[in-house]
Amino acid sequence: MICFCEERGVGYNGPGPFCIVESSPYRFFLTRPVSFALSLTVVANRVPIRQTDDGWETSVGGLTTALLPVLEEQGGVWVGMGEDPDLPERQEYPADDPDFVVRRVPLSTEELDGYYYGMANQILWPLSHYLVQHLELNEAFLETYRQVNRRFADAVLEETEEGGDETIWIQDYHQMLSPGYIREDRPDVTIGHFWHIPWPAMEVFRILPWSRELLRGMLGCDLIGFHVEEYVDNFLESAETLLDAEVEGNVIHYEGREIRAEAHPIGIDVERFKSMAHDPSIEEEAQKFRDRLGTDYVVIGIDRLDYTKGIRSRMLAFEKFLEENPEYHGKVSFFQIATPSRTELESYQQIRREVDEVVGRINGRFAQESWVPVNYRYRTYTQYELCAFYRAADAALITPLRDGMNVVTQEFVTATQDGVLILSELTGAAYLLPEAVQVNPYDHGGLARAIKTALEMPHEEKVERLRGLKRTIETLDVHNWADGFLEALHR
Ligand code: GDG
Repeated sequence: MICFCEERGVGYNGPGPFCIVESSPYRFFLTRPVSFALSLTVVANRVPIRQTDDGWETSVGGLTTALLPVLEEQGGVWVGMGEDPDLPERQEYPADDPDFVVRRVPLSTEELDGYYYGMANQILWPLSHYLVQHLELNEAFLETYRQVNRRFADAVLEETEEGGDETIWIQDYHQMLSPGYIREDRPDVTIGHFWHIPWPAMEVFRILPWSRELLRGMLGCDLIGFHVEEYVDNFLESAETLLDAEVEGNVIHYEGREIRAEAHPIGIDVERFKSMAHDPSIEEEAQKFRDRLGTDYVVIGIDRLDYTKGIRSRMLAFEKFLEENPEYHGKVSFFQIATPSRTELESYQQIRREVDEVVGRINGRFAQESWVPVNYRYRTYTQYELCAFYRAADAALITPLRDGMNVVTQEFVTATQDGVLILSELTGAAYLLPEAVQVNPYDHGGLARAIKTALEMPHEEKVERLRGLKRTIETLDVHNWADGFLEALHR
């Protein structure tokens, strides 16, 4: 069984599904394997284990949490990039009593630049988020992407048995071509793909000069999963218009095969997050944090520092809120964490400069002797610390310009007792969470008003909204997501 996903280490430079190294007492508990037998190969950008001073450990993150239980219970293979030439291409894990195999695809610096920083992060990422001004349409990136996808496919083919009943689960936009390459060789295997970011409107996707080749690669799959129906519809329309495929409901008929596209919204490890949030030590941490800020109200934002996350726009809205509401001066703190991400890329260095500038301006304009309006941190925290911030906040400002899902939303809702969620309507999460205070992230005036609404919201209304939000998020659990996708793949 194979799953392609992307995970990050400390100060992660990768995009894609959440994977964070923990130093808190809380760990992910790897439980609940899927309820049926399968031989699985997971294909993800990064492998799920990392070397520490004392040996090896599994990395912590949504995908690892969801998929390692399956591999641990049933065996299988996880294929990902090999960035360190000193590490083995094939490693059984754990070494003393192996449950599964880690298979690395070694990449040179040039390959990493073209495939990952180039094609994935300077073409597919901005395009899928409708931020076409960041597109670097360099054909050399595509060429390297083809080569690397081919090598991932070769690794998968080597690891899967001829004639065996094999399931391959590929993750994300780093691997659009490998499904097609695998299918050429192995018409018999079952291939799933989960796309973690938005699939843009067909008219945006077709901007890509290589849109047809990439789509054909994806159609090597049996099932393609997206977070919400909107992205499914966009994908179906892309296949119908650009490849002339016949589409019936959510089934694409293409070259004698049937490919399904379905919505499978991802969740978080709800139980783990709940138990962390209810630990008395978190309450203490949250209180200490509020005391340090020293204001009546605390508003938070937590994101990778990425131009898609709308951090600058959110700051401008907070500035407007302060302009329009002088009675809140000295009474509200905005605490924004921006975790370093893809720092090699100029567009990320630029957004960092822009955010620095606007934070400096707001604080220069409004700060008083004992009040700093914007507390900005460009660094990584542990999940335990994040949980205390969620718990302490009166409101969370989650306002991406576009986001496939946004799981910070789910973490906040799970951890908070009476906080208000202000959520961009341009996220996957917004489709599922009508009880949030929804905003257009480009509308600074509307966002400024939403901050005021949140701070003045009656307690009963907060609790009522949260009841609905929490109910939905319980059903989106990441284990349910993995189970649901694999069951659908075998349907
Ligand atoms: C992609 C899609 C989709 C952030 N800072 C720290 C930290 N984080 C954690 C959060 C959360 C995760 O990173 C971020 O998740 P998002 O969902 O916001 O976003 P992406 O990284 O863009 O992921 C996205 C996701 O895939 C899953 O399909 O939701 O739409 O873009 O878990 O808590 N964690 C720690 N320290 C930090 O400083 N420990």
